[in-house]
Amino acid sequence: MIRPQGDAESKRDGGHGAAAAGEAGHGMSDLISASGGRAEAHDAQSEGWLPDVLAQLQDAGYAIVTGVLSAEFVEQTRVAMYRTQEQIWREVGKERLDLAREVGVLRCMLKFDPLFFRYLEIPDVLAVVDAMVGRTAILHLQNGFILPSVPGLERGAIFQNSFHRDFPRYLNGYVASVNVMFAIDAFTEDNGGTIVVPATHQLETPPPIEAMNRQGIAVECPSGSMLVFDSTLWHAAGRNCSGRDRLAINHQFTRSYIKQQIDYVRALGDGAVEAQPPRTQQLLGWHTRVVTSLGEYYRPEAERLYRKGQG
Ligand SMILES: O=C(O)CCC(=O)C(=O)O
Repeated sequence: MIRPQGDAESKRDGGHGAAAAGEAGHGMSDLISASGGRAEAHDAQSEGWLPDVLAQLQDAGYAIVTGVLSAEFVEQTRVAMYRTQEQIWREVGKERLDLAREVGVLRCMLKFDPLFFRYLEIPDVLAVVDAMVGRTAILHLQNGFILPSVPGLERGAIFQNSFHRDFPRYLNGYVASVNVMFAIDAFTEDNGGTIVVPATHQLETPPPIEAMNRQGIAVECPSGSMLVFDSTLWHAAGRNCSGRDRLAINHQFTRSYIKQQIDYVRALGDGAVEAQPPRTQQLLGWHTRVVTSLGEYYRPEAERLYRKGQG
């Protein structure tokens, strides 16, 4: 089970709405001065973690929240991820996955195991999403990572371990996208904990690669934690030298009018989406479907595919 949660509604916003979070207007010189520190972790069990996390997202571009998943749910996730990996290998073929130059990436896990829907119901996740990208936000992606131990893998050898932004656009500080990455294994420097470059979010021009190499920090946190980051933050997968796989699940949530990486409604089918709670349906894109005919366009308001008020 996911650990019992507090009331997400009461925790939401905390005085740092999306607009406030979007005002991180710093330049590249600040990267050099602001990036020295490692963000302190917040305990999801403690009252008032959300405002602190939002403030840290604004300043450093990332924050760590510990104690979100129970040990039991983490173990169920681990089993489901390995099972899903085998199903993806069967469906896509290892050769095509190799050609994509990805290592251990599991896309569209929701199609293979219903356990992954539970991640979209976690109040701590929803509280961050509400505050950063609003209640009409949608899931851009949910990707699992079974990062193998390959000590010799150089930075930049694959997309994941090259410095990149998951939302590679600068919109004058407007926050359009937020990431929530779960550490299924504890993240350590040794096992390839995600490298973040503090204070490199919301930059108009990419920071110099030498600065990122120098100032990138390996996130370290216990299993069951979430690493939350502004999706414009520069980051990369670390190098896993631990001798064991490092498991994680990344989520990216965007404003509702931005296209998803995978059209989850079409990928999963109407029945699977309709079986989910209303908020999950919203996140999967059920209320931002694009019509394909005049018949669909002129449906009564209550049956519209693209619902009013989505932004
Ligand atoms: O596996 C990681 O730690 C990072 C993955 C990553 O960079 C991404 O999904 O954008």
